[in-house]
Amino acid sequence: MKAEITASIMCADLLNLERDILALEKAGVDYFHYDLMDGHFVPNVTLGLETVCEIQKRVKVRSDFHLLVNQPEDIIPLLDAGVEDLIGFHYSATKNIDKCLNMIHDMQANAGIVLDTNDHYELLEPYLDNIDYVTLMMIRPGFAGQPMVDGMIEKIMETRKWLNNHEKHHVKIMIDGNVSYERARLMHKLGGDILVAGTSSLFKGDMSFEESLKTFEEYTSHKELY
Ligand code: S6P
Ligand code: MG
Repeated sequence: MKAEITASIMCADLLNLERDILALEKAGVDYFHYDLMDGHFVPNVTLGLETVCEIQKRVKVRSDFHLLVNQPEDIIPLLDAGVEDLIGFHYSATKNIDKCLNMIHDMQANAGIVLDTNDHYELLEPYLDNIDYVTLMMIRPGFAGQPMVDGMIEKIMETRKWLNNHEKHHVKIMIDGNVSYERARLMHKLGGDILVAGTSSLFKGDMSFEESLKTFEEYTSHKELY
């Protein structure tokens, strides 16, 4: 099965946002990835809730919320998300992980835990029955266009194996950061199901959104190893 592609909206042309979101919808991207930051959990602020609401009114693309905020339990109830949408928050952002997962499931949405580059996947163990996906950060969160942290490709493979050993084949892995076409091939092969496309691919400006998604399809249409 090919990888699903989620477009990192913070990497779009923010002065031509309407043009870009309509073109991405037409091109058939799987999700819009909304990085919501609070300026504290990470030293940056990109998209705000109001902007996301306007985008959601304008297009029918499924929403993939990446919460880069402290106490995500405060913002989860403000999100417009349902059965096809994704909401993920950082492991280290709250002491109330189960509460957050339950809040997301009460909205009928899919719940994910985001692991920073230095968070070990075994931290997920107590929550394995309550998560739909895990996001593996390949970069330090907060900014696009950064180099990949060492050891992250191996982490994808190890996380997939570990999930499968725990009978959690259905728990998807999202990969965030540094997803180029060439790396997407390996990331998907090693167990990445959903790839966040940012400045390394979709928004690089070297091809149209249609061509970019077609390239992803060509590079990720093969059998997984695990
Ligand atoms: C970063 C954010 C990401 C980036 C995306 C950038 O905090 O969570 O979603 O927008 O990963 O992609 P790239 O290709 O510039 O690394
Ligand atoms: Mg993100």
